[in-house]
Formats: sequence, C-alpha cells, structure tokens
Amino acid sequence: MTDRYILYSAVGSGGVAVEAALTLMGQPYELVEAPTYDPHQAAAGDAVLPANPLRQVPALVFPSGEVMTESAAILVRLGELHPEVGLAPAADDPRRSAFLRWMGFVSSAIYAHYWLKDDPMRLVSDPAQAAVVEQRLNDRIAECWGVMEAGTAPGRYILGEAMTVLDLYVTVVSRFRPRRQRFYDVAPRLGEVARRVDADPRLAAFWPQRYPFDAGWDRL
Ligand SMILES: N[C@@H](CCC(=O)N[C@@H](CS)C(=O)NCC(=O)O)C(=O)O
Repeated sequence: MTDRYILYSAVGSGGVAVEAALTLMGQPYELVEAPTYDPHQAAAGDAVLPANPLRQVPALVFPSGEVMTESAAILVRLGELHPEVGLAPAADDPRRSAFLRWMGFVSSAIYAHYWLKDDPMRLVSDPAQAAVVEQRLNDRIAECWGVMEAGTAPGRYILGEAMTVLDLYVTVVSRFRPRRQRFYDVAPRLGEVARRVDADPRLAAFWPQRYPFDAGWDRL
C-alpha cells in the first residue's frame, strides 16, 4: 500500500496522456521513467517489466497495489475514480457511448500499430521491407484519423464543450509519427481540438517537460 499512484511512463510516449490526466485531476503520482521504445536505453525500459510483462508503458499501480495496463482503460478508470473533475462522461451521460467508442478506437485502430511501426523488423526479415511497412502503417493511421474526423462532431472539444480524457488521448497519440502535420491534413477539426489542448494553460509547464515541442516536432 502507498498513498499515491505509481505511473510507469516515458517522455513522448502514450503514458503522457495518463500523466496529463493525473495532473488535471490534481492527483499526486510517482513517475517511473521507462523508455521502452528506445533500444539505447534497454535497461531503463526494463523498469516497467514488474508491472507489465508486455514491456509497454503506461502501467499504473493504484495505491492499493493493483496494477492496470492499457492506456484507454486506465484513462477511463481514472475518469470514473475522480468524477468531480468531469473528465469522463458518467454511465448515464448521453456522451458515454461516443466516449467509449472513440477511446477504444484510438487504442485499437491507431495506437496498437506502434508495436510494429516502431520496429517493423519484428514481423519482416528483409530490411528493405521495413520502410514499406512503416509507410503503409502511416497511411493506415492517417486513414483511421480521417474516419474519426468524419464520425465525430467536435465543439471546443471532441465530445462537445467540455474536455474529457479522450481529448488528452488524441492530443498525445496524434503527436506520434506520422505526426501532426499529416493529422491536421486528414482531421482538421480534431486538429483544432488538439491545438487547444496543447495550449491549455493548466498544462503549460507540463508539455515541455513530458512531450517537448522541439523544432519540426509536428512533421515526419
Ligand atoms: N496497448 C498499449 C500500447 C502501449 C504502447 O505501445 N506503448 C509504447 C510506448 S508509446 C511502448 O511501450 N512500446 C514498446 C514496445 O511495444 O515494445 C496501451 O494502449 O497502453
């Protein structure tokens, strides 16, 4: 038992969406940096293994000691546990179906591709094919963002006028390669939401530390 969450995450990873949610919820957490995607820091990446045998971040350890993996599920659960912050529509909220639908969509139709995209040699043996795989996955990811753009009717945020953890999730995952420029092209309204979340004053100190906007960050 501890008195706070322990979050395994890494700079520039999907775990940053969970970090942003905990920050907005005012929940203190201990951060364990586990750069799983960086072959040059293999030992540091292994830090997540006790919490996630898939060796992926994010993984969240609750104060009770219970472990939860899977970014979408973690975000939904945190929203339920801290309803006063209003970052997740409750079970009887008319936005609930769309909320669950698009949380699942970002996780399974988009984020799940990065296991292969980050290292195509996991499934091909010819290095020449790796670039082809990456390009095709970039196309598929762009296509999926287009499907989400067509299937939603964003206001200030994706589900209307109030921010939810879905906005944090899309803001972070849309920063991955093929990066924002392509995302803006295929999903301009979602792009406006992401820029609004980028500029949220409550996260002004947070983003530069956890997902820095280095020069050219929004292009492939
Ligand atoms: N389904 C997982 C995917 C997590 C994931 O792919 N995390 C990346 C970092 S952004 C990772 O740890 N990659 C290392 C690997 O897959 O080997 C989730 O939604 O949490």
